[in-house]
Amino acid sequence: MLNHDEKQLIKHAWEKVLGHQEDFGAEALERMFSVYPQTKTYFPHFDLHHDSEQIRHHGKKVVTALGDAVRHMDNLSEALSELSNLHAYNLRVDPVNFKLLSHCFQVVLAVHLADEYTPQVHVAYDKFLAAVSAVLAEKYR
Ligand code: ZNH
Repeated sequence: MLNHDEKQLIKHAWEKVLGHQEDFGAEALERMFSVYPQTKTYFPHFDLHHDSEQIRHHGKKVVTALGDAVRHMDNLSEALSELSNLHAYNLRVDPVNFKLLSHCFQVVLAVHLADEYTPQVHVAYDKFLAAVSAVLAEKYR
């Protein structure tokens, strides 16, 4: 699905994420909770205020998982298999929510990468996050 050039763009842009996993993750989650408040229902046990330690911690986990996915783009199903089980069988997150988080994460990338988040990089990330979401939702039925 992702062609060679798109994979290169994704890997290259990811270098700008390194070192900021927690900040970018927390920002994406905070946007998701504000813009799509229905997503908060999955986190009744979290403090969802600005600068919440739980949001920061969770944001770091999510973005670190995305970083693993960047390193295993040719083998996403296998790389994300555990997470896929977790989301399908334990968390039972409605798959529509993956699009919402993906969108919020793209906004965060756009804010921080600015001019480097070109339309080409945008397309590549759109496809990549859709592929990750598809894997996370593939065990639902
Ligand atoms: Zn999720 C969890 C990733 C989406 C909800 N996640 C999680 C984790 C990770 C993730 C890494 C951790 C795990 C462990 O700890 O082991 N996610 C992810 C990704 C994505 C996601 C990568 C995409 C892209 N999620 C999501 C969504 C939602 C969710 C959309 C809803 C809205 N998750 C979740 C929850 C959890 C998780 C609820 C659990 C948390 C706690 O801690 O409790």
